[in-house]
Amino acid sequence: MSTLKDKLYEKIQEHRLRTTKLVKEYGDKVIDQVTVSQAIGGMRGIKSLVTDISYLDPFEGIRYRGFTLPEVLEKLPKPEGADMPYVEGLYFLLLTGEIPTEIEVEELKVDFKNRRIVPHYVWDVIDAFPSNSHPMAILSAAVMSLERESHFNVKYRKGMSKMDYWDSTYEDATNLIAKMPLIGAYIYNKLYHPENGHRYPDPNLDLGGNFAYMMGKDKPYDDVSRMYFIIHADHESGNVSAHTGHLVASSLSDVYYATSAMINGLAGPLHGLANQEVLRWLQGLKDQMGGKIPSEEEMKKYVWDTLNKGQVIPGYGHAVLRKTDPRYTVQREFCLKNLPDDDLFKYVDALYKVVPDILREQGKAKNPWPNVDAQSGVVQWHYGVTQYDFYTVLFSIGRSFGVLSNIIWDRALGYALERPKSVTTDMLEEMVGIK
Ligand code: NMX
Ligand code: MLT
Repeated sequence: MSTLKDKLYEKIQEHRLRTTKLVKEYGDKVIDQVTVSQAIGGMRGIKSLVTDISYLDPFEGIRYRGFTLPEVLEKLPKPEGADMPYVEGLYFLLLTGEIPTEIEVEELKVDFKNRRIVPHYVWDVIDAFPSNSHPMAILSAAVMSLERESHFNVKYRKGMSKMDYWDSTYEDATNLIAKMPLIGAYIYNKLYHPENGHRYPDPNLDLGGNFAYMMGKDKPYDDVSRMYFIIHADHESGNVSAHTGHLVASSLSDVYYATSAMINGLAGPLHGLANQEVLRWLQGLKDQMGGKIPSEEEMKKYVWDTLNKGQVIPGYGHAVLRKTDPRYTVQREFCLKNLPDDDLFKYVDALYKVVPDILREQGKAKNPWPNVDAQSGVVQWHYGVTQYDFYTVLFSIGRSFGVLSNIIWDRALGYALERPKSVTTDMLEEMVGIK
C-alpha cells in the first residue's frame, strides 16, 4: 500500500465519525431555505452539498483544504529549478489535507508512472474520430472507453462491503488521473501536430514535465502545465463539472462514467469552454482592428456591441465569485513575469480596464470581474498552443484531480444517491398564493 493510501485511510476513519455524528445527532437542523427564484434559477447559492476538499469564498476565491492558491503554489514541493509545484503533490493535498514531503511526492510520482500505461484500444478510439471533431468529445469518449478497466465494478459484482467502496474507487481514480495527460497530449498531436507522432512519456519526468514533453513543448511549458492543472483542479462542489461528476458517481457508476460526464459538463460555453470563447472573441476584435492594438474607445465599443447583440462577455462574471478570480491573478502574474510584451496579454489587460465598468453600467451581471478563463488562453497561445478548441481539454485534466478526489471521499463517507425533489409550475403558483 502506498503512503498516500495509508494516510488517506487514516483520515477516512477519523472523518467517518464526524459525518455519522452530524447525521445521527443533528440531522434535522435547518441550514438553508429555498426561494422560488433559486428553484427556477439554477439553484444558485443553496447550501446542499458537502465537501472538505475545497471551499469557494465569494470575495477571497478558492481555498484547497484551507490553503489559498498562492499558499498552495508556495508550499507544495517543486521539481528542481521549477517555479511551479508538482501536480502529484496537489493530489496528495486534496486527498489528505496535508502538504506532502518530497519523499511522499517522489513515491506518488513512481506510483503514477506505474499506472499510466494506456491500453491500445484507447488510441484506436481516438484515431477513429474525424479530425474536425471537437477535442472535448474525443476526450470524453476516450475516458469512457476505459470503463472496462474499472476495479470497482469487478469488486461490486463479486459483492463488496460499503465500507470498502473507497478502496477500489481510489485505485480507479488514480489509474485514470495518471493516464489523463497522455490521452490529452495524444489528442493534441493527432489533431494539430501529426508530425509529432505518438510521444511516449519520459520515465524521468514528473506529470507536468511529461505533459510538456509529450506536447512537444520546451520549458517553461512544464511550469505552465503544472500551474494550469493545479489552479483548475477544484472549485468546490456546485460547479457544473464537479457537480456532474458527483451526481453520476452517486448512483455508484464508476469513475470512468463519472469523469466522462464531468468532461461533458465542462464542455459548455458558460463553463470551461469559456476559455476558448475568450480567444475566439479576442480574435474577432483583433481581426476588426487589422492587428493593431485597439484604443480604449474601440475596445469599449467592441464590448458594448457584444452585449447589445445579447451575448455574454466570455471570461467575465461568476455564479459565486464577487471579485477578480485569484486564478486569473495567478496567471496574470505569470504573464507579467514571463510574457509581459505579448500582444494578446496586452489585449486581455486592456479589457480588464474596460469590461468591469461596462458590465456594472449594463447592470445585469452580479459579478463584473474576470474569471479564470479570461486569462488562461493567453498563456497557452504564447507557448504555441494556438488551437483554442483544445483549451478545455487542459481544464479537464486539471479538474479531474478535484472531481476524482471528491468521488473517493463521497464513497468513503457513504454519501447518498443524489435525488432532489422537483415541483410543478402549478405547485409553485399555489405555494405563492397566485392560484
Ligand atoms: N457578460 C454579459 N452578461 C453577463 C455576464 C457576462 N460575462 N455574466 C452574467 N451576465 C448576465 C447573465 O447572462 C444574466 O443575464 P439575464 O438576466 O439576461 O439572464 C445576468 O447577467 C445575471 O447573471 P449572474 O447572476 O450574474 O450570473 P450567473 O450566475 O447566472 O452566471 C456565468 C454565471 C459564469 C454563467 C455568467 O457570468 C457568464 O455567462 N459569464 C460568461 C461566460 C464565462 O466566462 N463562463 C466561465 C465561468 C467560469 N468557468 O470556468 O466555468
Ligand atoms: C469552475 O472552476 O468550476 C468555474 O469557475 C465555475 C464555478 O465555480 O461555478
